[in-house]
Amino acid sequence: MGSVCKMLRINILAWMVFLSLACVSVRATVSYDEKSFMINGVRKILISGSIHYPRSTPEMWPELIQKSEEGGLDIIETYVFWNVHEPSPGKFNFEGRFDLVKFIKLVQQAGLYVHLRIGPYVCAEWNFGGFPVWLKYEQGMEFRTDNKPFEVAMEGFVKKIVDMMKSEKLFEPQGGPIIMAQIENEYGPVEWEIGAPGVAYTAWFAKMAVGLDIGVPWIMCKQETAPEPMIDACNGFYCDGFKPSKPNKPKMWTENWSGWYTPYGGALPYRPAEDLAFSVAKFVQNNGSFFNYYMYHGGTNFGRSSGLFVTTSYDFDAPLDEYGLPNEPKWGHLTDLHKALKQSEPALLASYPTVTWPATNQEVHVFKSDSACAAFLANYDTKDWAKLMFQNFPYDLPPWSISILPDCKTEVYNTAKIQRKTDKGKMIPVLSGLSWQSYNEYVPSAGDDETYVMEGLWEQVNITKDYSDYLWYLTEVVIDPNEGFLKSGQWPSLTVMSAGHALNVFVNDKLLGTVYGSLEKPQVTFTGNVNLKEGVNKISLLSVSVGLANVGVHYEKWNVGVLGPVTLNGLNEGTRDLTKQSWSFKVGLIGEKLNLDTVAGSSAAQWAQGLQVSLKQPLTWYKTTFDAPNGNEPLALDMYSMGKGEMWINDEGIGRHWPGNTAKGNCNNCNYAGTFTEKKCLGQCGQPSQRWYHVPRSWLKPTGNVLVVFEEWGGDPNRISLVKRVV
Ligand SMILES: *[C@@H]1O[C@H](CO)[C@@H](O)[C@H](O)[C@H]1NC(C)=O
Ligand SMILES: *[C@@H]1O[C@H](CO)[C@@H](O)[C@H](O)[C@H]1NC(C)=O
Ligand SMILES: CC(=O)N[C@H]1CO[C@H](CO)[C@@H](O)[C@@H]1O
Repeated sequence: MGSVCKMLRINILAWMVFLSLACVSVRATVSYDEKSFMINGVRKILISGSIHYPRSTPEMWPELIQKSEEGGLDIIETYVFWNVHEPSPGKFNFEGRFDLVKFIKLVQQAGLYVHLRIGPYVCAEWNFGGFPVWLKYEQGMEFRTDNKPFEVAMEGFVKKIVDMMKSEKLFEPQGGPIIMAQIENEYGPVEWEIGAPGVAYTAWFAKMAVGLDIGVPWIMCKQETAPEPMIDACNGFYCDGFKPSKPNKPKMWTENWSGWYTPYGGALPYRPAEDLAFSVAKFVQNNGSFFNYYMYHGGTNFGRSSGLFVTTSYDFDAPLDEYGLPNEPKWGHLTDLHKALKQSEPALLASYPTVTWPATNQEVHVFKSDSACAAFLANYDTKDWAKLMFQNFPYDLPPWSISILPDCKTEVYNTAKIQRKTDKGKMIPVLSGLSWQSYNEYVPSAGDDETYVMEGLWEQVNITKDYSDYLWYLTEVVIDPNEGFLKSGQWPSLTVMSAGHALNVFVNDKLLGTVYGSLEKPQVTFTGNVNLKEGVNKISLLSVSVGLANVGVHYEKWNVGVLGPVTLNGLNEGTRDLTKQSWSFKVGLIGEKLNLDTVAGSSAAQWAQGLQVSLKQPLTWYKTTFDAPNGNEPLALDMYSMGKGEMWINDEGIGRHWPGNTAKGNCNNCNYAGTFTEKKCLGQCGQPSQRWYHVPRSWLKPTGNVLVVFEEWGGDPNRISLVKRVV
């Protein structure tokens, strides 16, 4: 329909006014060939950036989108996050940070396009990869394979989103900004691993998606087996060597990793701007016509939305930092790159490159048409500068760099010559010396109210359904008066094996110890000597989840919690196995039950004040109130003096804090030159993986803001301060 509209516009000039009115509601379709996408029949090099709407606030969106536009983006790309939209079956939420339609309309108002990655599997370092936890417990469910219950659920959600977009007229042929959509996500490797059921599932979801008739192309990333008419796209740190799976497809790079995420316990990865710009120039000189920065703004994993062991910050070393401020020099350097590419666009779109090799490690791509010429000069040497001769002129190229000459003469840009300031953002204290109150959790006992008694140890998420990070495993051991250790003082040792992710062991209400895992190894084992007394002893294990896995074949089947064995060694009988005895289970904390995380719940509770306030005590809730600091700089909490837990302000979940988990890794200075990997450039070693926690301005009232912190390990709240982010 759209192309008919365009043809008429060209052929019947006299009717133009009338027809262009008619064209407002029926715009041209999005098409493509092996060279590029075409919108309204016009070829484009499309520059895209990922911004995930739940990772910032609606109040931040206009500015983020504005800065994307200033940075030279054409497209904003986002996933759709099923688990925030359907927290329980059939109950939908599209409010506030989850207002997808509002986000897309704001992008449209700024004149940008949208790539909507519906998934609904998103991975994204997001809790459970974006699937609602309840989905796992539906009858006969198996994720991401040829499984009827899964396919019915997936189709229902995808259709719901597509219908919503259609009824809001958001697809491009309807006059909206959505020019492409993605189904599934990086399914290629899973299909390869699981074989026939994966192949059948791929055929099913491709057909299902096409049947929804969205009027714009469907993308499948990292999946060479993408059936017609799906477009297979590349994800990675470099994609210049990528070949589309079919000859009629444009060369697309859906995830160019601008940096990397941080796991708790890991060092802070960063990717030098020189290398990121180099990877983009290299992609475009090799026929690339669509690329996307993953992420352009990473933002924050508020509340409990992080995937397994992922920090609350999702900064990603993206061009816009977690707070939405330009991450210099990266933001500016890429903005300059985009200008150079746009200047070269006429030549890039009208021709294929001629490639020559003037010297070792040197490469020249020339795009030449009747009316335009653009050249890319590359030096791949990782150590030395090159003097590259091109059309009898010398060009000086730093190591590992590409120069762009939009007119085949003037170097307007080199990927390693940064023309921008490099000042890093700073955190400046604005409010400290807050006055705190405290509330102590108590250690529950087997047989308390609201405990379930079962034989043996049970998987954690099956019991909590992820409504809380916390599950108590409670049991008792009876010590006979004849036990030898009562006289020898050679205490028995307790061993507890857990599938993860962190564990606090209490014996007779006293903390015996804490252990925690990591992204590489979520499983933990606790071993400690224990001073048991004659008679009944309480064993209370507080198992803590730190986000659910988001990636891996059948990651939905990974276990959490104490699955044993749990043993006592050094008794008269030798080893006593507690694994199969009777255990009681208690979901969540007392404070959670009392809703201390809300303004209403926390004001109804009795808090200790003044000298009674508990310091450095495990399992303690803290509360304070404060007035919003002046100004409009972004704010964060400096949690350096705390261990591990969760934070809320005015009923909003700030996230999990864990400054007690320090960054391990090799933080040697990294050189931008040479192939980048996520382990190459690391910072913060020996410091907390995350010290500062974003508190969006829009969550604050002028006065009387209620901040609540739950501290698991014990910390000093008096040293918590509010800081502002300044660049
Ligand atoms: C660009 O695409 C053309 C046409 O498919 C192909 O012949 C050529 O080898 C490609 N060049 C590069 C550098 O990838
Ligand atoms: C969940 O727990 C129930 C018992 O409460 C058990 O019957 C079921 O098999 C468990 N399911 C999974 C997936 O672990
Ligand atoms: C599906 C998948 O794993 N995609 C990931 C590619 O890498 C980025 C960076 O970590 C992830 O966030 C994507 O979700």
